[in-house]
Amino acid sequence: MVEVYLSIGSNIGDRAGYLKNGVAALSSHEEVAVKRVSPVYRTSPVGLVEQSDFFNAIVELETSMRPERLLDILLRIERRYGRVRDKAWGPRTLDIDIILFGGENWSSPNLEIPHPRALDRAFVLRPLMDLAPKAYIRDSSVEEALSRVDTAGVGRLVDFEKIQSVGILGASTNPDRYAYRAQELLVQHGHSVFPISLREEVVLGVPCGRSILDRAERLDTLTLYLSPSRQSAMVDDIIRANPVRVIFNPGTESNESLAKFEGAGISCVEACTLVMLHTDQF
Ligand code: PH2
Ligand code: MG
Ligand code: MG
Repeated sequence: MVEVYLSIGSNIGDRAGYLKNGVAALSSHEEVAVKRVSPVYRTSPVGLVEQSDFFNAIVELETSMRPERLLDILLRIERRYGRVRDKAWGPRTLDIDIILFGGENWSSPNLEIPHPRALDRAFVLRPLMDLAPKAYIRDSSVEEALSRVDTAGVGRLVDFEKIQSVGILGASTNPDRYAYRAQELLVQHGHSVFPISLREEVVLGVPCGRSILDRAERLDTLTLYLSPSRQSAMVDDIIRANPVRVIFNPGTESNESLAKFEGAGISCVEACTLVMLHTDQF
């Protein structure tokens, strides 16, 4: 078994969701054992600067595969999540790069290990520092290399295990709406968001679902921004999707919905999502 460090990054759409799905896909591969994942950092784009901020993290795993086969698996996972390779260093839904592969040096036309630019990149070194500060990348430890780069554009968002998948029922592109502000704040806290709306196509860069059932993975939280009369048509779908909890934001409380959700074993809270996030109660 070889210990491997991968850098994962996303700067399109539901960035935390792409990182979560990428790690889940790695974990489910039988020749890969994911050991730890660093916290998620929000990082300014390096290279092409006219693009959105990235979410970046480092994954530590063990594998019996050789580097080129692992690279194949990574490219397959990237493709599954919609990665289209066009512009070099351009925006991407999910990018997975091999940084270290045991102590090995590898050089072939499509793969170089250690990653040739790892020593200059704060978005690699900062999360790697959380997992392996003493590891060596060529002739420098991660610690030493990190002390030489500019970390101004790199901010810690959330522990990987604490990322929640949050559905926003009644999502809106209108910045005056609470649903919009909740989505914005959820993303600022590093969560994975799934906007649900019958009228909007894309909110804050994330494509909307029409129903909670359009999301394949189970949601940790569904936060409601629909009045009781408009939410009643959605109740059966919500019960079928079975989110871990539902938050009734002010103005959306409904005894009827609440009784049905609790009867189905979904935990319910009546609270303001924005206040919960601001006071670390989320
Ligand atoms: N990846 C790139 C180019 N630029 N910038 C940040 N902040 N994070 C990345 O993952 C990243 C980048 C090429 O893959
Ligand atoms: Mg890359
Ligand atoms: Mg890549």
